[in-house]
Amino acid sequence: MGNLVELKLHGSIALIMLDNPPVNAMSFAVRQGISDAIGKAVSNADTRAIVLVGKGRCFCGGADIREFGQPRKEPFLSDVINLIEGCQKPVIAAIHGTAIGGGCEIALGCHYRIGDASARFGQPEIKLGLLPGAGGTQRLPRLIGIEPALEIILSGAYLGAEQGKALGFFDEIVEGDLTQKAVLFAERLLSEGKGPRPIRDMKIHKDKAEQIFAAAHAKASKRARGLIAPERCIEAVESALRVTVEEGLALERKFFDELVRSDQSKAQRHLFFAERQARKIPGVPADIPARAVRKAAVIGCGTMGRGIAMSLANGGVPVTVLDMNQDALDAGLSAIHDTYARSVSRGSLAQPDMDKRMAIIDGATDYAGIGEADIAIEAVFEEMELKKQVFATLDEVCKPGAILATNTSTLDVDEIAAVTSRPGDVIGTHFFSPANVMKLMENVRGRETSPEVIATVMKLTKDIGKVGALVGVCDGFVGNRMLYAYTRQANFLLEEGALPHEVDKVLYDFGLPMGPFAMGDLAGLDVGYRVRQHRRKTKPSNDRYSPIADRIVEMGRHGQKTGAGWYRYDKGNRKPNPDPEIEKLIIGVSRELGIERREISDREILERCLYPLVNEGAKILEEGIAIRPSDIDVIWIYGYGFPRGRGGPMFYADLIGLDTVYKAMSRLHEQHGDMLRPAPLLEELAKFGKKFSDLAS
Ligand code: T1G
Repeated sequence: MGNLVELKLHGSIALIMLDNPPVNAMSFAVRQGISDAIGKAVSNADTRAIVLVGKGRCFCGGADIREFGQPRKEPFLSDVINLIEGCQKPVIAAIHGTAIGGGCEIALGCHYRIGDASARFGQPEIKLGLLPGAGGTQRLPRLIGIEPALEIILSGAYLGAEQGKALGFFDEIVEGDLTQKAVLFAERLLSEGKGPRPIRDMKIHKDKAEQIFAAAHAKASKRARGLIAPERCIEAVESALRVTVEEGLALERKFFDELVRSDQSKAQRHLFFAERQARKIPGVPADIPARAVRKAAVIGCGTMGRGIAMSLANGGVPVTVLDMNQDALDAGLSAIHDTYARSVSRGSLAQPDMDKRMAIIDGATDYAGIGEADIAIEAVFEEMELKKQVFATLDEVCKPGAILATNTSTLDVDEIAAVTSRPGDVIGTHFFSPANVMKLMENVRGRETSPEVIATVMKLTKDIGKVGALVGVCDGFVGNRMLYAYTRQANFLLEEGALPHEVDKVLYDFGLPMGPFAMGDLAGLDVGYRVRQHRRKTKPSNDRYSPIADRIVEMGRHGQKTGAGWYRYDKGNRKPNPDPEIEKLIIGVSRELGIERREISDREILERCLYPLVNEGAKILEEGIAIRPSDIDVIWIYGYGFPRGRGGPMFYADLIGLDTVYKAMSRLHEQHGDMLRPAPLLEELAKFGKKFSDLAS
C-alpha cells in the first residue's frame, strides 16, 4: 500500500486516507493502495462501514495525467471503482477541495458523498481532449440526471458544495472536522440500518432525453469546433439510456482508448502542463516571497483600463481607477457597471457577485488617491511620452515597494522604467483585449525587474484567474511580434493573387476563431496603421510591408467600427461581406508592384501564414524573449485563440515535423527573400531530428 494510502480501523469504521501530494492524483500506487485497503477493510469482521478521505489540499485531482500514453497498469481505476461500488459495507466519500475527473468517479463509486464548504466536483476530462473514462458517463447521469451530467461533462466546469447538494451529488454538506463528521455520518447510517447504495442500480430518468441530447449536439459543434471528444462524451452518456451499465462502461472505455491516443488529446494534455510550466521562471525560486497585493490602481479608464479594473475586481482585488478627467472616469465606471449588468441579465454572473465586484471598484481624479496601492497598472494611450509622464508621477506618489506596471502592447518597458527611481519595481503586464474576458497576460520583465516583482505579478496573474507567461522586451514581445510575421505574409498573399475571404477561410477552417483580415476589422485597422507609422519613424528598415492595409485605413475604412474595412458590414451586423471595391484595390496594388496574380492553393496559404509564425517563435526562443516553446503555445492559445486541439504553434510544428517546416521555410526563403530565412534554431533542430519540446525548459 506504501504511504500514499493509509488505512486506519476506528472500531466499526475503517478510514482510508489518500496522501499523494500535491493533488492525490490516482497514480498506479494510489490505485493499488486503495484496492489493498478496501480488501483489508472488507475482510476485517469489526469493520461495518468505510470512509474515504483525501489529505492535503483536496480529495483527488483525478487520474495522474502524466501516466497517459504509457502502458496501462492494473489495477485500472475503473476496477478500483467497481471494487468500491461492489463492497457489501457502505463506503462514504468525504470530500474537501476538488473531487475531479477520476476523483469524481471514485466518489461516484462510493455509496454516499459528504463534503465541506470547500468541496467542488467535476469532470474536466474534455479539457484534455478526453471523456470521463472510469464510469463518469454512466454513473453521473444516474445520480444527478442526464441534463446536469451532460453540462458538467461537456463544460468541464467544477461545481461547488451548494450546487452539488442541490443536484444530489452530496448527501450532506458539513461544517467542522470533515473526517470526524464523515465517521459520524457512517455511524448514523449503520444505526439507521442503511447499507451500500450502488449508483449502478439507480434508474436513469429519460424524460426530455431527446431534446436534451439534440441541444447538447448543437452546442458541442458550436463550442468546440473540430474537436472529437465532445461527440464521444455525448454518445457515451446517451448509451446509458439504452444499454446496461457494463455495456456502457465498455463503450466509454473504447472511446477513452481512442481519444487518449489522438493528437487532439496529446495537444490538450501538453497545454495542461504548459500552463503550469509557464509559472516556473529560471532565476526566480518558487519559494521567493511575493509581495502582498491588497489594493490596486489602474491609470486610465479607457477600454483597456476598464477591462483591467474588472479583471482585478473579478479576482477579489480592490481597485481604484484613476482618470484625470471626471467625465471620462464617470463614463468608464458606468461602462464597467453596464458590462457586469449585461452578464447578470445573460445569467453568466449572479447579482450578488456583481455587487461584490462593484463594491471594490472606485475612482479617483487625483494621483493622491492611489498612493497606497500595492500595484499601479498604467493603461493610457499607447504613446511613449505620455507613458513616461505617468510613470514619473507614479514614481513620486506611490508608496515604496509598490509595483509599477505598464499595459503597453509593444513599447519598450526598459525605456519606461528608466524614468523612475525604482526600475526594479517596473514590469509590463500586457492584458489582451477585452481584458475582462481574455485569460492571457504577457508579463514583460525589464532588464532590472526584480525576481520578487516577477514572482508577485506571476502570482497575481493566477490569483485573478488568468494565465501568465513571462516574456522579454522586444517590439511586440512574443504574441504581437509573431502576429506581425503571420499577418505580413497574409498581406503579401493578397498581392500575389489571393483575396481576404480566401485567406480567412483557410485559417478559420484550420481552427482559428477568425482569419487575419476579419481579425483586423474586429480590432480596428487604425491600430495596426499607427503601429506601422510608429515603426517607420522609430525603426526604419528595409522590411517591406504591403501598402494595402494602409490604403484601406486612408480610405477611412477602419473595420467593423466604421462599417467597412477589409470587408463591408451591414448596420448592426458583424458578418463580414467581401467588398468588390477592396478586390479592385488589391488588384491595383498587384499591378503597381508588377506582380502577376496567380491561383494560390489553400495549402500554400496555410503554410505561408503558419510556418513564418513558427519561425518567428524560433527566433524569439533564440533571443531569449520567451523562456520555452510551451510558453509560446500558452500565449497563442490564450491570447489569440489558436485551436486547443492543435496545442499551439510550436506543438503543432513538432507534430508536423520540424524537418518539414524547415524545408518549407527554405523554399519560401528562396522565393521571397530574407524575410523568410529559416531561423538557425529551426534549422538545427530539423537537422538533428529534434523537436521544440526537446529544448530544456
Ligand atoms: N495529474 C497529474 N498532475 C496533476 C494533476 C493530475 N490530474 N492535477 C494537477 N496536477 C499537478 C499540476 O501539474 C501541478 O504540478 C500541481 O499538481 C498543482 O496543480 C479516468 C482520465 C486539482 C484543481 O484534469 O484542475 O481523471 O506544476 O497548479 O491550482 O476519467 O490542478 O506543481 O509540478 O493546478 O491548486 C482529470 C485538473 C485527469 C486535473 C489543483 N483531472 N487539475 O489546482 O494546483 S483525467 C484533471 C486541476 C481523468 C478519468 C480521467 C488543478 C487542481 P506542478 P495546480 P491548483
